[in-house]
Amino acid sequence: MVKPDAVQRGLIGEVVSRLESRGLKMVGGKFMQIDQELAEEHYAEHTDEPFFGDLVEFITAGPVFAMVWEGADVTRQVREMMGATDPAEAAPGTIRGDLALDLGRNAIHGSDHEDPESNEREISLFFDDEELIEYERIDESWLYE
Ligand code: IDP
Ligand code: MG
Repeated sequence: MVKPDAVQRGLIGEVVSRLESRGLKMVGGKFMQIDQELAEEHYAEHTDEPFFGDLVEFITAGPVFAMVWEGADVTRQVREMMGATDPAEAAPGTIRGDLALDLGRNAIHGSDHEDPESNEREISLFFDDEELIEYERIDESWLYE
Protein backbone atom coordinates (compact mmCIF):
# COMPACT_ATOMS: atom_id res chain seq x y z
CA MET A 1 0.00 0.00 0.00
CA VAL A 2 1.23 3.43 -0.91
CA LYS A 3 0.69 5.34 2.33
CA PRO A 4 -0.83 8.86 2.58
CA ASP A 5 2.57 10.61 2.74
CA ALA A 6 3.73 9.06 -0.54
CA VAL A 7 0.36 9.72 -2.21
CA GLN A 8 0.61 13.40 -1.23
CA ARG A 9 4.19 13.49 -2.49
CA GLY A 10 3.18 12.20 -5.91
CA LEU A 11 4.96 8.85 -5.54
CA ILE A 12 2.21 6.36 -6.46
CA GLY A 13 3.67 5.91 -9.94
CA GLU A 14 7.22 5.54 -8.65
CA VAL A 15 6.22 2.77 -6.22
CA VAL A 16 4.08 0.96 -8.81
CA SER A 17 6.84 1.30 -11.39
CA ARG A 18 9.43 -0.35 -9.16
CA LEU A 19 7.20 -3.37 -8.52
CA GLU A 20 6.14 -3.62 -12.17
CA SER A 21 9.70 -3.36 -13.44
CA ARG A 22 10.79 -6.13 -11.11
CA GLY A 23 8.33 -8.37 -12.96
CA LEU A 24 5.67 -8.60 -10.28
CA LYS A 25 2.05 -8.58 -11.49
CA MET A 26 -0.58 -6.25 -10.11
CA VAL A 27 -3.84 -8.17 -9.70
CA GLY A 28 -5.72 -5.57 -7.65
CA GLY A 29 -5.49 -1.83 -7.06
CA LYS A 30 -7.72 0.63 -5.21
CA PHE A 31 -7.35 4.35 -4.53
CA MET A 32 -9.23 4.84 -1.29
CA GLN A 33 -9.64 6.65 1.99
CA ILE A 34 -9.18 4.39 5.03
CA ASP A 35 -11.59 5.11 7.90
CA GLN A 36 -10.85 4.78 11.62
CA GLU A 37 -12.43 1.32 11.92
CA LEU A 38 -10.53 -0.18 9.00
CA ALA A 39 -7.28 1.43 10.21
CA GLU A 40 -7.67 -0.09 13.67
CA GLU A 41 -8.40 -3.51 12.19
CA HIS A 42 -5.54 -3.30 9.71
CA TYR A 43 -3.07 -2.39 12.46
CA ALA A 44 -4.68 -4.60 15.16
CA GLU A 45 -1.33 -6.25 15.94
CA HIS A 46 -0.05 -2.83 17.08
CA THR A 47 -3.02 -1.95 19.33
CA ASP A 48 -0.89 -1.96 22.47
CA GLU A 49 2.04 -0.01 21.03
CA PRO A 50 2.55 3.57 22.24
CA PHE A 51 2.57 4.76 18.61
CA PHE A 52 -0.79 3.14 17.74
CA GLY A 53 -2.79 6.38 17.92
CA ASP A 54 -0.35 8.25 15.70
CA LEU A 55 -0.25 5.33 13.28
CA VAL A 56 -4.04 5.26 12.88
CA GLU A 57 -4.10 9.05 12.52
CA PHE A 58 -1.41 8.89 9.83
CA ILE A 59 -2.93 6.08 7.73
CA THR A 60 -6.33 7.85 7.76
CA ALA A 61 -4.89 11.32 7.07
CA GLY A 62 -5.38 11.11 3.31
CA PRO A 63 -5.99 8.67 0.49
CA VAL A 64 -3.88 5.54 0.02
CA PHE A 65 -3.31 3.28 -2.96
CA ALA A 66 -3.93 -0.32 -1.88
CA MET A 67 -2.58 -3.04 -4.15
CA VAL A 68 -2.35 -6.80 -4.52
CA TRP A 69 0.69 -8.18 -6.31
CA GLU A 70 1.62 -11.66 -7.48
CA GLY A 71 4.97 -13.17 -8.39
CA ALA A 72 7.66 -15.53 -7.18
CA ASP A 73 8.11 -15.26 -3.42
CA VAL A 74 6.13 -12.03 -3.67
CA THR A 75 5.56 -11.16 -0.01
CA ARG A 76 9.21 -11.51 0.98
CA GLN A 77 10.51 -9.90 -2.20
CA VAL A 78 8.30 -6.85 -1.72
CA ARG A 79 9.46 -6.57 1.90
CA GLU A 80 13.05 -6.60 0.66
CA MET A 81 12.23 -3.90 -1.89
CA MET A 82 10.49 -1.80 0.81
CA GLY A 83 13.54 -1.73 3.06
CA ALA A 84 13.69 -1.43 6.84
CA THR A 85 10.65 -0.05 8.70
CA ASP A 86 12.67 3.01 9.74
CA PRO A 87 13.78 4.82 6.56
CA ALA A 88 16.86 6.01 8.43
CA GLU A 89 17.94 2.36 8.57
CA ALA A 90 16.71 1.41 5.09
CA ALA A 91 19.36 0.61 2.50
CA PRO A 92 19.74 2.88 -0.53
CA GLY A 93 17.99 1.24 -3.45
CA THR A 94 15.01 0.26 -1.34
CA ILE A 95 11.73 2.19 -1.55
CA ARG A 96 12.02 3.56 1.98
CA GLY A 97 15.76 4.08 1.62
CA ASP A 98 15.26 6.15 -1.52
CA LEU A 99 11.92 7.86 -0.92
CA ALA A 100 11.47 8.46 2.82
CA LEU A 101 13.29 9.81 5.88
CA ASP A 102 11.11 9.28 8.95
CA LEU A 103 9.67 6.24 10.76
CA GLY A 104 6.22 7.79 11.01
CA ARG A 105 6.22 8.77 7.31
CA ASN A 106 7.67 5.68 5.69
CA ALA A 107 5.83 5.74 2.36
CA ILE A 108 4.72 2.14 2.01
CA HIS A 109 3.03 -0.74 3.81
CA GLY A 110 3.51 -4.38 2.94
CA SER A 111 2.29 -7.66 4.37
CA ASP A 112 4.70 -9.46 6.65
CA HIS A 113 6.36 -12.59 5.23
CA GLU A 114 7.13 -13.70 8.78
CA ASP A 115 3.39 -13.79 9.49
CA PRO A 116 2.09 -16.01 6.64
CA GLU A 117 -1.54 -15.22 7.47
CA SER A 118 -1.09 -11.44 7.20
CA ASN A 119 -1.14 -11.55 3.42
CA GLU A 120 -4.58 -13.14 3.02
CA ARG A 121 -5.97 -11.28 6.01
CA GLU A 122 -4.97 -7.89 4.61
CA ILE A 123 -6.14 -8.70 1.08
CA SER A 124 -9.60 -9.59 2.39
CA LEU A 125 -9.73 -6.42 4.49
CA PHE A 126 -9.27 -4.22 1.42
CA PHE A 127 -10.57 -6.22 -1.56
CA ASP A 128 -13.56 -8.34 -2.55
CA ASP A 129 -12.75 -11.48 -4.56
CA GLU A 130 -14.16 -10.00 -7.78
CA GLU A 131 -11.79 -7.04 -7.48
CA LEU A 132 -8.80 -9.34 -7.99
CA ILE A 133 -8.12 -10.05 -11.65
CA GLU A 134 -6.54 -13.20 -13.03
CA TYR A 135 -4.49 -12.63 -16.18
CA GLU A 136 -1.11 -13.38 -17.68
CA ARG A 137 1.56 -10.77 -18.25
CA ILE A 138 2.81 -10.99 -21.82
CA ASP A 139 6.42 -11.20 -20.58
CA GLU A 140 5.94 -14.14 -18.20
CA SER A 141 8.06 -16.54 -20.25
CA TRP A 142 10.86 -13.92 -20.18
CA LEU A 143 10.56 -13.44 -16.42
CA TYR A 144 10.47 -17.09 -15.39
CA GLU A 145 12.64 -19.90 -16.75
P1 IDP B 1 6.32 -2.43 8.78
O1 IDP B 1 5.46 -1.32 8.20
O2 IDP B 1 7.71 -2.38 8.24
O3 IDP B 1 5.68 -3.80 8.66
P2 IDP B 1 5.59 -2.55 11.59
O4 IDP B 1 6.52 -2.91 12.70
O5 IDP B 1 4.54 -3.52 11.22
O6 IDP B 1 6.48 -2.13 10.33
O7 IDP B 1 4.92 -1.17 12.02
C1 IDP B 1 3.83 -0.65 11.29
C2 IDP B 1 4.03 0.83 11.07
O8 IDP B 1 4.00 1.50 12.33
C3 IDP B 1 5.40 1.20 10.47
O9 IDP B 1 5.42 1.12 9.07
C4 IDP B 1 5.58 2.63 10.96
O10 IDP B 1 4.86 3.53 10.12
C5 IDP B 1 4.91 2.60 12.32
N1 IDP B 1 5.86 2.37 13.40
C6 IDP B 1 6.51 1.22 13.70
N2 IDP B 1 7.29 1.34 14.78
C7 IDP B 1 7.13 2.64 15.20
C8 IDP B 1 7.67 3.41 16.28
O11 IDP B 1 8.48 2.92 17.08
N3 IDP B 1 7.26 4.71 16.36
C9 IDP B 1 6.38 5.26 15.47
N4 IDP B 1 5.84 4.58 14.45
C10 IDP B 1 6.21 3.29 14.30
MG1 MG C 1 4.14 -4.73 9.63
